[in-house]
Amino acid sequence: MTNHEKTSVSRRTFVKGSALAGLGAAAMGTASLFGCAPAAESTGELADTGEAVADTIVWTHCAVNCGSCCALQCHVQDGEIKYVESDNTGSAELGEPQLRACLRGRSIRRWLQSPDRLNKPLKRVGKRGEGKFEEISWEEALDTIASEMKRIRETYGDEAMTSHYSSGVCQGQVQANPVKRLLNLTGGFLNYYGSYSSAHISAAGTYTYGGGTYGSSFLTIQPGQLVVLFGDSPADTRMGGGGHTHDFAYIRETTDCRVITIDPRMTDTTCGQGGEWIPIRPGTDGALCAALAYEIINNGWADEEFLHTYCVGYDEETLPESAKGKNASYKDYILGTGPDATPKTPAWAAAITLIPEQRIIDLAREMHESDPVYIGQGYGPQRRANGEITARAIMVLPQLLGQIGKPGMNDGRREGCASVGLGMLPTGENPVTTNIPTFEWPNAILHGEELTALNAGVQGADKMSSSIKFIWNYAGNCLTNQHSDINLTHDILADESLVEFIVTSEVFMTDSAKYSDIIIPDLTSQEQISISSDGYSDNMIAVIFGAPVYEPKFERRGIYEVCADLAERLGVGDEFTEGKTREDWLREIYDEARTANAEKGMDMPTWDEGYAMGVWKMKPEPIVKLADFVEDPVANALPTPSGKIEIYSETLAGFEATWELAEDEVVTALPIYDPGFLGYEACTEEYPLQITGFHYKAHTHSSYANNEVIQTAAQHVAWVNPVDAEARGIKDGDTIRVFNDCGEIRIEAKVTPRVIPGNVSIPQGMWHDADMAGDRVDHGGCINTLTKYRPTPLAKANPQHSNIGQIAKA
Ligand SMILES: Nc1nc2c(c(=O)[nH]1)N[C@H]1C(S)=C(S)[C@@H](COP(=O)(O)OP(=O)(O)OC[C@H]3O[C@@H](n4cnc5c(=O)[nH]c(N)nc54)[C@H](O)[C@@H]3O)O[C@H]1N2
Ligand SMILES: Nc1nc2c(c(=O)[nH]1)N[C@H]1C(S)=C(S)[C@@H](COP(=O)(O)OP(=O)(O)OC[C@H]3O[C@@H](n4cnc5c(=O)[nH]c(N)nc54)[C@H](O)[C@@H]3O)O[C@H]1N2
Ligand code: SF4
Ligand SMILES: [Mo]
Repeated sequence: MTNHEKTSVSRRTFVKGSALAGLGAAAMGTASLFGCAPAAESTGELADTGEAVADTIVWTHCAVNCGSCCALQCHVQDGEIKYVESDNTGSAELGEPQLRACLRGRSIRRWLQSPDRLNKPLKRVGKRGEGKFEEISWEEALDTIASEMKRIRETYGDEAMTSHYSSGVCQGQVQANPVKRLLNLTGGFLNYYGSYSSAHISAAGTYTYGGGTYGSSFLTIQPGQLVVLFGDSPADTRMGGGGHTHDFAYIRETTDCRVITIDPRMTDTTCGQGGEWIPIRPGTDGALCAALAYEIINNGWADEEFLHTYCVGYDEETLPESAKGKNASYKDYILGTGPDATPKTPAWAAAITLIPEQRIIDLAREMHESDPVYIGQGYGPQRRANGEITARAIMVLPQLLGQIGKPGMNDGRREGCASVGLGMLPTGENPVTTNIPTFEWPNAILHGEELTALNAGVQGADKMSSSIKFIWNYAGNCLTNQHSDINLTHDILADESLVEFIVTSEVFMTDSAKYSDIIIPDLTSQEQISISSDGYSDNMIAVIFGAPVYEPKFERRGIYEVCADLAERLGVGDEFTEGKTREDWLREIYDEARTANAEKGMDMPTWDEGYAMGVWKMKPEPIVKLADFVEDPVANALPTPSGKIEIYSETLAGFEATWELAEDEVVTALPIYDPGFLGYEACTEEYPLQITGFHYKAHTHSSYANNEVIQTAAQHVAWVNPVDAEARGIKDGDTIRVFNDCGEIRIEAKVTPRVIPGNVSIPQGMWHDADMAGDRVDHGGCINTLTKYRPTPLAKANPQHSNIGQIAKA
């Protein structure tokens, strides 16, 4: 009997039955019996009869883009999930981590089995965005999509076709790609690069280290050392057992390291877990870093040997020829001997960051005295108007201290993670080479032909040749809810003369789905055969072998099969499937990874063995990033133009000279402090507050945000400091208006000193809920009603955390 077929007993019966309990205890840690481990984490109601309840336990996984990919064991009866357990295999005491799900994954049955699920294909009958649809047959839906794909491609060309950014199916080895495969086989599509997640830090990593977003593992942290995290909260954003929450909690317990988080909010990583919170005014990390650098340099703590061996541009000596003789070094900038003639003293930074001068002086000393020191950042500081330059500014600190390449050190990027390296359904080659920054898509709808390499970061071509006319939106809510300035985007998408056809594959009627011409109801990952691998963890490499929890219901169909049908209609049926089913592809993808990993000495189970186990895990070696480079910087030169770490980037100096930038857009060779547009300096009497989003435990973006049961544990509220609340007569629990020149939302206020005065923090991902033909006031509290649509200077990415506005009691 495999774990996929096993009949289990309810917890109540289990605890009663001593023979079984003994078996459960003995079974801990053994692969073949782990389905019988005590169901201590199980959730949901159990039958109250004391009788054994026959359920089928089906292993599957959570698939939303929190990235943790936790294991779920669904207890299914009569085609319905009754309750959900998570990973209870292996022994935590023996240091065998478990892919345990958070509150979202554990309540998945309420999401999968929600009466609000989409069940049939829908055709728009009202105006675009009005939300009026009627049910149609699959035949009609597929015929319409195929003929519109054909018509629009023939009329406007291949570049007018696009597949929209989306992340609703994370690590869907097959699901994530059929649309792109179909588009490529029929002529190609306008592609995008970068993401809403990390486009800025990834640009920063490219120009500093030659690529990459991730640094060293938390698991390399040494006893008693200092850990400094800028806008990074594993307890909030890596919540699953397979994610960094576990790694970080484990390393904190075992090393007694000292953790400082620098954030406008006191996050769950500090609250309840100890350490220190240094509140910072949003968007000013660059100023803090400059003042820390000032202290480090002035006190003689800069590791000149490291800087001279491994870095470009710290001082005159290490500047490239093109920059010499202009006082253009980083040291000149910091000490005030550069063009701006301003020493970046702690007093200077205190006025900008709101961090007391003495705390900055002490922090520099603490960083110097801790050897090693781990300095890292999340994606919060970078998801801003000045995000690229801020991410680079943070990366300089470990470079100055020579704290790179050894255990316990980090290069200033996000904590590293291990991966089993599962492939994906091949998309094939895209005949269209034009590639735009993800966030540029509304500009590419409005005036595609005007977007160029120099004004919009177009890659693969000097300019776009047409505007977007067809959008495939698979498993994403980034047309409106997750994109910026919903009121503006509404006007763009509602205009049927711009984009002529939008098709969405969804599981719910989301705000984005409302802008579709056809909506098709998908099966979720849990409703199909699906494998998933480790998500953002250091402590394990894992694969979850997921089986369908129940037979497909209503008229929902999987995207692979849907795209295969469309391919047939478009005359590329055989090329699309290559005669393979979804399961065939999955087996192939898995076998390829297994073979590749076997060469590296990893012993992965066969597909069939995996399916008998449900989950397979292995402990990897923690990553010490750039260890090779530090060991031998010549033999292991970095993929930067100089082969070294570039504090000064000649490439960026070139962009500064050639790119078309507005007056308040800064692209510079050095990681200076730039307040960016919509920083605190942009605040006015009318809009005196900063408004910053964050990724919240009640949902993953907008996924699960409609699962009301989670909100009883983690409410949808805006964090307001008591100083700001009192000045406006706002009390905890009051409904408030939050507004600016983009729009207005209504949300409950949580009055708390856990957020810095002058800033309101609002969880991103709540469902937009406004009368778009009326007052447009968003009663759902979606922060993207308030975010401006304006791409950042370098990565042309989303500045979604940079906002100003005002609040008032509703
Ligand atoms: N629970 C949950 N987990 C998630 C997600 C989710 O939606 N919910 N989403 C997943 C995805 S796709 C991603 S990309 C990641 C996102 O992970 P992150 O981008 O790291 O998450 P954020 O919450 O945007 O930002 C992290 C922290 O930065 C802080 N911050 C904001 N602005 C600044 C600033 O200017 N300076 C400093 N120092 N801090 C600042 C925020 O208050 C927040 O506490 O999370 C993933 N995990
Ligand atoms: N203001 C602000 N906006 C942000 C952010 C921020 O920090 N602040 N963060 C940004 C980031 S980092 C990201 S990654 C994006 C994420 O934005 P999205 O990628 O849009 O993520 P979700 O909101 O989770 O939307 C995923 C959608 O997929 C659907 N879905 C789930 N499972 C399935 C399935 O099996 N099949 C199909 N067809 N659909 C499915 C869900 O119902 C949901 O509507 O948001 C970005 N938006
Ligand atoms: S939302 Fe993330 S942490 Fe929670 S169960 Fe799903 S994958 Fe795991
Ligand atoms: Mo993301």
